[in-house]
Amino acid sequence: MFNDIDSIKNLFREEIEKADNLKYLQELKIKYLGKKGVITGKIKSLGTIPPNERREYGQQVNDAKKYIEEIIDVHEKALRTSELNKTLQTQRIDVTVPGHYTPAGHLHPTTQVLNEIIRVFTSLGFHVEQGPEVELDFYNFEALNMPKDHPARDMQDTFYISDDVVLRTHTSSVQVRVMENNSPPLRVIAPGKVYRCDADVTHIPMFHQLEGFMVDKHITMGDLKGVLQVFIHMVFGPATKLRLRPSFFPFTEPSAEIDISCVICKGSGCSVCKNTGWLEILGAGMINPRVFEMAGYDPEFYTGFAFGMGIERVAMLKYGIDDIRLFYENDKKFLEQF
Ligand code: FA5
Repeated sequence: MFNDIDSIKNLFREEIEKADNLKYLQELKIKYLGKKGVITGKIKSLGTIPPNERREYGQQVNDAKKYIEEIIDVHEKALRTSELNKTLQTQRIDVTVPGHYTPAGHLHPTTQVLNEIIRVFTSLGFHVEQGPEVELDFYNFEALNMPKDHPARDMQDTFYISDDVVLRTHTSSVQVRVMENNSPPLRVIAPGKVYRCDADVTHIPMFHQLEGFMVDKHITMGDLKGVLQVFIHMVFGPATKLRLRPSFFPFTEPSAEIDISCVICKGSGCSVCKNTGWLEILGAGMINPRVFEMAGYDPEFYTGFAFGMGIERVAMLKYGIDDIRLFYENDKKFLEQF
């Protein structure tokens, strides 16, 4: 029997009795079993023990180590359980408290209306094309039968980047781009942002348009009216009437403004339709043969229609909004309604 090992065990027993928290237990563990611990020290000193006693002494040290490890382990488990129980009692979770509500956002009303319109036209076999917002003067104006200095350019207040580059003023700029790279038959819609130096209750400098055009042999004004009729019934309801009014666009001949019966008064006359019973919704017409020539199509062979609408304007009509600027003021009270 080696007295020093016995005294270590006795001292450990006294000390472990006082272990009433994990921190103290950890300190004990280090004191006895750590790198510089009492037991580790004994293991290291084995070389100094006379060879005839070394084996037995080693055995005793190992037994003491195992003994201490086991007791510390038992205490550790017990202390962990009691600390967990204490926490559970002092920090009860009230599962009946309502959770925190994180409001989910939703698509902007312009995007919602644009998506709805895109769905209508794609269901009619139109496919989506896109063009650049910073556009060559050629595609925005010249290819659409509006040469430089043509007075028709004044219809659209333009942001010029340089003499030959503009912020596109309308999505009609996509027409010739698509025609240059594709042969008829074409059934295309081109949605996107457009820019004009314009600002009041019905005009903003950045807004969205959707262009549509169809090109093939024997396309007529009747096809234009039929397609727009379906669109208007799907977006505004089947009772909504449509009428074509003669108008002018350099890139369509003949041209028309399309009106729908007032969505507020159903045509009887109110302040929204200025007592006319009608609301203007888009511009349209048969594609001017000059545009086909610019695109390299033979106008003797092909005909087509085109139309273009302002998306915010459609949303205003659909929801009865009287100030277009509301769309982009980021007022949550306004946006949450959609
Ligand atoms: C055009 O832009 C033609 N490119 C439409 C077209 C296409 C005609 C194909 C024929 C064939 P207009 O300038 O009228 O047309 O604009 C079309 C629509 O854009 C308007 O009816 C209106 O709804 C909307 N719009 C025009 N300017 C603004 C603006 N500043 N802010 C918001 N919406 C606008």
